[in-house]
Amino acid sequence: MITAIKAAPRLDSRGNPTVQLDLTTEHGVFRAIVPSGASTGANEAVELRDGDPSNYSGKSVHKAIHNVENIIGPALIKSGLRVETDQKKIDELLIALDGTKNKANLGANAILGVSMACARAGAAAAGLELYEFLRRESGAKKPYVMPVPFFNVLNGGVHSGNKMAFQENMIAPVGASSFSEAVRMSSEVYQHLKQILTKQFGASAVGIGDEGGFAPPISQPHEALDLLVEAVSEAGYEGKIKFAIDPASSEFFKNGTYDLGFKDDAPNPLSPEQLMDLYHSLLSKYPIVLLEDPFAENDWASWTEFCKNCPVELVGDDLLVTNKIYVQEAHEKKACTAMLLKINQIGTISEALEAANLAYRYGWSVFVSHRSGETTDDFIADLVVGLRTGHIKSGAPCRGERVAKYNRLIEIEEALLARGEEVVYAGAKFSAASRL
Ligand code: 2PG
Ligand code: MG
Repeated sequence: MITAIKAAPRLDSRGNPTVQLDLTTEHGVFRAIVPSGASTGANEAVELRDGDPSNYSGKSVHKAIHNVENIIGPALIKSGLRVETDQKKIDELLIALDGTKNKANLGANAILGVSMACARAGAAAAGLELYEFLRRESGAKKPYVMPVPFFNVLNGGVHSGNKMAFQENMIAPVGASSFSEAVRMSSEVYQHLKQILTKQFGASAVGIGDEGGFAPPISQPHEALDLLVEAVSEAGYEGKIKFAIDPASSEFFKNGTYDLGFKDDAPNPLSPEQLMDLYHSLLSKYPIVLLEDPFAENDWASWTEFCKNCPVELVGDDLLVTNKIYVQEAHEKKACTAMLLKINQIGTISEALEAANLAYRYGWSVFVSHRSGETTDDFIADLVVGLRTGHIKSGAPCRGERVAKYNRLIEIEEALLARGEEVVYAGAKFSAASRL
């Protein structure tokens, strides 16, 4: 039984306030901390901020905290819903209490913390690990699949101060034989990349962006990918480590064109067709296995056109905002082949699982993601195993809030193996992980 719910402001990895939730049951106190994005989709559930310029420059979250303590908490305690069996009903209650389509009333940052903490409490009440509880909730089958970690080692876009338009350049160790080996290989590449950057641009070039990747003074996509090729080769992992890009292109889509110079003094607008050509040339030159948000959230026609002939997993982030309505729309429009899953885009765990299961029904993949403003909460590590998505991105192998997820996944892999469970590392089959 839930006996108390307390919320308090804490800091996220960018130093902005966020909501921390403590939920008490007879089994203990269960905590959740809510993440926050920078390149947010227009249709994401609403993150409630107070807007008072004298308090965290408008970013304080007292309204959300007030809503947890005075509206959600009392209603949830009174409902008598049980955390071990009623996650879906709890989430439905939260949605009903809010009463809007996008959680604008109570705030997704208020609601999500409660939903996450209920799942943690539910797992404890049922005597399960969180990933096991989430597996039960999602209906995923065994064997356990450990994900390929996609490490964002070169940061650009709105996550860094360099001139690179593309937001994320990731390395994906598909050739590893286990999750922990994948982490070791990628971390070695990261260290090689650091040396290469120091040699090429000087020591000041190894400052890092929001997600722990380096942010050297480069601007062009091929410069980033060439650096990755070099680092992977120096680490001795050619062929075993592939690449992925998230340009986060909604951020630089203006008046029908994509301005690759949006962080530079010189504009460099590309038509959607020119941008498609650029992607095709990058895909043919580099070992890229996944492309996320190559087009803007409202440029559906380009998505559909590109998807006809896209040889790699095509992931919708801003396009889908973890919302089954847009997943369905994208399916109808044949716009992409995978859904990015960010729990705070939709605001409850049940809705995130539902959107993921709909994506699976369409034969798509699901890619679990952190936010650029993160916390040390490692919920999504359990989620990726419980939902069997086969791949996760949580930034570089650097910064506490990023490695918290990778470390938790190493722990899960160790525990599953120690228990004698069948554990499969998704490897090159990450896109088909739910069907392995
Ligand atoms: C993205 C994310 C996470 P943000 O675009 O995929 O990497 O960034 O949290 O800023 O939306
Ligand atoms: Mg994205």
